[in-house]
Amino acid sequence: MLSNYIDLEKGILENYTENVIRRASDMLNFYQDNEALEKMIKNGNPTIYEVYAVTHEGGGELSYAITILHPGKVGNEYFMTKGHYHEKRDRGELYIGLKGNGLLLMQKGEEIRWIEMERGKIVYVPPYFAHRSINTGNGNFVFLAIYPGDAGHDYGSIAEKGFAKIVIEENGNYAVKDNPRWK
Ligand code: S6P
Ligand code: ZN
Repeated sequence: MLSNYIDLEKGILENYTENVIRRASDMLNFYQDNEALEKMIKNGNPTIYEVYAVTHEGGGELSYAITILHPGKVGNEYFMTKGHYHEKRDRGELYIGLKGNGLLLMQKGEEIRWIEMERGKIVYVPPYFAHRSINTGNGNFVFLAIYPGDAGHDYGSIAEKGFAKIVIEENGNYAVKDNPRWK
């Protein structure tokens, strides 16, 4: 049987079992500037990110996924993933940068961390931390994530409140700011 593999040069996951495409219309209320988002939806509803995953549900198994996060902004806020906790909160994850530039934002209660991502950078997301990726560059930001098969994904609380920080463009650079909607 042919095995699944990842071609790091191409940033492609062969024989993926799941594919998720998130367009602007899937991101309602995730950004500060809903008006800008609605305009974007009317103007072609662009893809914000694509995920190609090989998933294994069992405990002890590993799942893995490549995310292609497109470049762009909603208002002054960079394109980003929805972000989630793992349903089983004590499950960690490993992120490996493949292409482009981004940030990985992690949050546990009031504790918030972020780290720049680029090709070759490997970052551990510890258990209990919600995580979100942000494309701060001009091209696609691509990364590989490896996580326990039984981790599960909980989007609810992030969808409701977001993270404590937002990432915006300011004078040509990214800036991490307090989220006015937090709390
Ligand atoms: C899965 C891992 C990633 C994300 C992907 C999309 O545990 O963290 O594969 O699923 O980057 O983000 P989100 O928040 O929409 O699942
Ligand atoms: Zn995850």
